[in-house]
Parts: sequence; structure tokens; C-alpha cells
Amino acid sequence: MTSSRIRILVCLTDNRPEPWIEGLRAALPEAEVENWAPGAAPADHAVVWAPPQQFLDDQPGLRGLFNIGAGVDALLKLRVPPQTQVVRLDDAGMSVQMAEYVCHTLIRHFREFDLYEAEARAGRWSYRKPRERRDFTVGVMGLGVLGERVAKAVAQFEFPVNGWSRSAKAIDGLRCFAGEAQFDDFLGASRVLVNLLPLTSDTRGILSRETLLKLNGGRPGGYLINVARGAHLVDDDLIPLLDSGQLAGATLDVFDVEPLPAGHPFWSHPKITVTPHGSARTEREASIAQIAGKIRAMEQGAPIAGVVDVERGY
Ligand code: NDP
Ligand code: OXD
Repeated sequence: MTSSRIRILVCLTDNRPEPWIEGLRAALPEAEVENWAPGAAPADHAVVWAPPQQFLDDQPGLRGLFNIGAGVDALLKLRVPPQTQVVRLDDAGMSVQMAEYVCHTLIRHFREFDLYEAEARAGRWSYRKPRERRDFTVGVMGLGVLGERVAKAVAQFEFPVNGWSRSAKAIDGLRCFAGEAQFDDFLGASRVLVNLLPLTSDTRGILSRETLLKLNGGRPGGYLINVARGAHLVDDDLIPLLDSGQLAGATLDVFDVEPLPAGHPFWSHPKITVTPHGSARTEREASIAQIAGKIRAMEQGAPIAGVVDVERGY
């Protein structure tokens, strides 16, 4: 006898599957939820992070493939069955974390808290001349779910904010630029660059020497915050720009190889702050609630948000 229950498989690399399975079972009691193992019976939907190709080859009938992250670059390297809808997490608690991280990093740099910390450790009571917000225009690359939230949070602190996206936008409080044609103007008008682009064939390596030299109208003093993907940055281009003083510093949360290998020069560079890909963590409860709601909607034939355009890459 075949079951008419919706069948969901969970296939997570780097995450314990049990709490996801329990959470999905609780949120979707009408569904059958199981951990994937080779040879598993065909499923209707899957909840995944970095699954092996074998998983997708074994499941050609999937209708929904739910990624437990916002970025789908790793998933789109695989051959996804043509009728399967790939669905990314839509915020699910990440945008507030990203806004905290970027505001903290920006303010730490602008207010020179890193230098004050060093002075305090040396037992020195020293003042520094306050800097002007108007000299620290922030440029946010990517005005999607995370980028727009970050740009608005930064604007709350009265920094001038520019945003750059693929399609033209009008967002209150932001100067918006769009497309390749306006990229150089965006860079020239921005001093602190925040990367929140998806990793696609158009954006890989976009944080290059050529790009970074255009920051701040070509004047020294630019600052880079990369919170999107390591492969956006050309690693070898960054260090000479920091050493020459063209860039004042960089905070990097994401790396081409993760964990960042021991001995990588980013670890020890005095102008680089490294964090371990944690600027916005997946929140399990919120993510399960979002995915369960979307599975129900799909089962009823209703439209859902966050469906990835596989050709475009995000
Ligand atoms: P969205 O898909 O919602 O937004 C992407 C934005 O980038 C859109 O504004 C889009 O433009 C713009 N964009 C895409 N391609 C280009 C291009 N070629 N030129 C200019 N703009 C472009 O993504 P999210 O905001 O949800 O997430 C962004 C990325 O953040 C993820 O892909 C992931 O890599 C990273 N991330 C990192 C985390 C971490 O912990 N470090 C956590 C979560 C996500 P348009 O609006 O015109 O389509
Ligand atoms: C994501 C991430 O894409 O965690 O959600 O990087």
C-alpha cells in the first residue's frame, strides 16, 4: 500500500539532522519526515544544506528543495532536477543579526574603538579627534532581504548610505545605484563597502583590486566588510591595499576555504578582523516554521516567496 502523506527528506551536512526532523514533524504532523540515506524512498520535498549529488540523483521527483541558508551557491553547483523548485531562506531571523554585525563593525571602525582598546590595554587615557559621519558614506552591495535591512539600520545611525543592486530601486533614505553602468559611481561615492551579494558567475571575484581602488573616490581610507561569500573577494588583492594604506581595514566573515586554513595571512594581519562565518546564523525554529509554511502553501498550489531563479543564480 502506498502512503498518501507528504514525504520530506532531510539531508544536512555540518548540522545535526535530529532537531530539524523533530521540528518538522511537530510543525507538519500530516507529513512523513525522515533523514536521508542512500536508497531512501522518493520524497516530495527536501530540507538540505550542501547535500551530495547522489541525494539529488536519487530524488528526481522532488517538488521543493528547501535550503537552510539564504545563499544557494553551493546548491546550484549540483545538477538539480529540472522541475524541482529551489527555495532559499527568506530572512528567518538572519537580517537582524546581519544588521547588528554590520553596524557593530562600522561603528567600531568609525569610532576607532579598536585603537581605544589598544590604548586602554597599555594603560593610556587618550582622546582622539572625533571623525565626521558625512565622511564615512557606507555602500551596500546587494539590496535584497539582508542588504536592504542592513542599509536601513546603518542609516538609523545617520551615516550617508548608498545601495547597489541589479535592478533599479527607490528606497527611502538611500541613494540607489543599479547595474554595471552605475557600479563605478557607486564605488566612488562610498567609503565603507559592505558586500551582501549572492555568489553568482557575475559576482565571483567582484571585490578585486580594481574595485577596491575606486572606493572613496580613489582616496585612501576605504574599509571592506565582506559578509556574503569568500569567493567574492580576490584574496591576493586585499593585503597589498591594506599594507600600502589605500584601505584602512577589512572585516571578513566569509572565506573561499572555510574554516580559514591555519597560517592564512588573514588570521594575523593587523588590519583584518576575522569572524567564523557567523554574522547571521540560521535560526532553527524560525527556519522550520518558514519552511513548513511554504511546504503547506506549495501543497495547496499557492505561490511562495524565496523561489530561486536557477538561471540567474539567486
Ligand atoms: P537576496 O537574493 O535577497 O538579495 C540579493 C541582492 O543582490 C539583490 O538586491 C540583487 O539585485 C543583488 N544582486 C544580485 N546579483 C547582482 C549583480 N550582478 N549586480 C548587482 N546586484 C546584484 O539575498 P540575501 O540578501 O538574502 O542574501 C545575500 C547573500 O548573503 C546570500 O546570497 C549569502 O551568500 C550571504 N549570506 C551570508 C551569511 C553569513 O552568515 N555570512 C548569512 C546569510 C546570507 P536585485 O534586487 O536587483 O535582484
Ligand atoms: C547563508 C549562510 O547563506 O549561512 O544563509 O551563509
